[in-house]
Amino acid sequence: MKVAVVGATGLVGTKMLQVLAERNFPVTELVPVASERSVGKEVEFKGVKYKIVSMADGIAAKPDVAIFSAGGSTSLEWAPKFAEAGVTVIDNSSAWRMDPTKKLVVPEVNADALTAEDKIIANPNCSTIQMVVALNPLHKKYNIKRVVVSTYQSVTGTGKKAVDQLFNERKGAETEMAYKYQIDLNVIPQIDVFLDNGYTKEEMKMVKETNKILRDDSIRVTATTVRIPVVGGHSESVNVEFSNDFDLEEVKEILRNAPGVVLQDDTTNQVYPMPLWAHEKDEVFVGRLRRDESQPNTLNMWIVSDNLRKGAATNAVQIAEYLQGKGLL
Ligand code: A2P
Ligand code: 11C
Repeated sequence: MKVAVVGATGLVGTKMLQVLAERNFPVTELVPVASERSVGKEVEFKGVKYKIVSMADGIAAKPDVAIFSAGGSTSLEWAPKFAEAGVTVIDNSSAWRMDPTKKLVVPEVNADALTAEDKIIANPNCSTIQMVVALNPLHKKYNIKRVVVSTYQSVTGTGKKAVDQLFNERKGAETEMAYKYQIDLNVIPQIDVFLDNGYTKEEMKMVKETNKILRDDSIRVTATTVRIPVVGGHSESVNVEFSNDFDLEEVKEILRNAPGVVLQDDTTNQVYPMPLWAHEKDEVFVGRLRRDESQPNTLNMWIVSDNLRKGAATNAVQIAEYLQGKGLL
């Protein structure tokens, strides 16, 4: 497979190269693409150095698949050009996610929807991905009515500038500001811009993307998304109301056997998911499972995953693996 990584110099693009190598995706030729600023610079993949090329040269190289993480406007402009040239695009931006003609895919949940006709495939938002991986097997069994989620999100979700801001503040050094406010020793209840309904864009992504991926608009979702001074991954407190009652031991068994999920739920030994442990792992970690005693058929859970991996690069590479495995590339 000839594989283009578009945005190969970014935080997610760099992680994509790492994940492609680690998972031994059958890359016969790598085509790293970034902005004109980076053309000619080099990236390393499996010990070999590759020169970064421009978007136009990326198309001219005729890759089989292009994994994009170069921002929404770049995707809007360039993904259709790659697709027209016969390249299958897996796009990590929000540009195509809610387009009804495009699939929004988390392989453990809805890869079965993919066909050879899908030339632009959307990778969901990180905070949505980790939540639906854990919710899908429970939805199948008990039917979810409503989800109330609060997030605790890593600064890596914003990009390199935000990671630098956190560590500069920690050192007491001068810093460029990725956020309006200090993030070290703080919690910022705003991720992305505010919309007319008072929610942030990140919160509404969690609502709409969840309905689309689970293929069920009847599930009601409400979200509060929060940035915290952490780097290893995003955490989520999720309250789920089902139509049907559940048995807590059965819930644990379902999650133990769910694809992509690792159950970490041993309160006796104080074992529960944490970004410190999820960092650099590909799975979604679930714990703190307990019945919501304030209303029937309702479960509380705590979900943690590395947002640059399952939340972005790993999910995109898994989509490529699925397509390749089914002969759809
Ligand atoms: P570059 O490094 O040349 O600016 P991040 O989200 O971590 O900032 O990364 C964004 C990625 O998208 C980088 O690889 C960046 O390349 C790339 N990128 C940004 N704008 C464009 C563009 N107009 N065309 C191609 N790649 C772009
Ligand atoms: C964050 N979830 O943590 C965002 C980053 O739509 O892919 C990813 C934004 C997106 O800031």
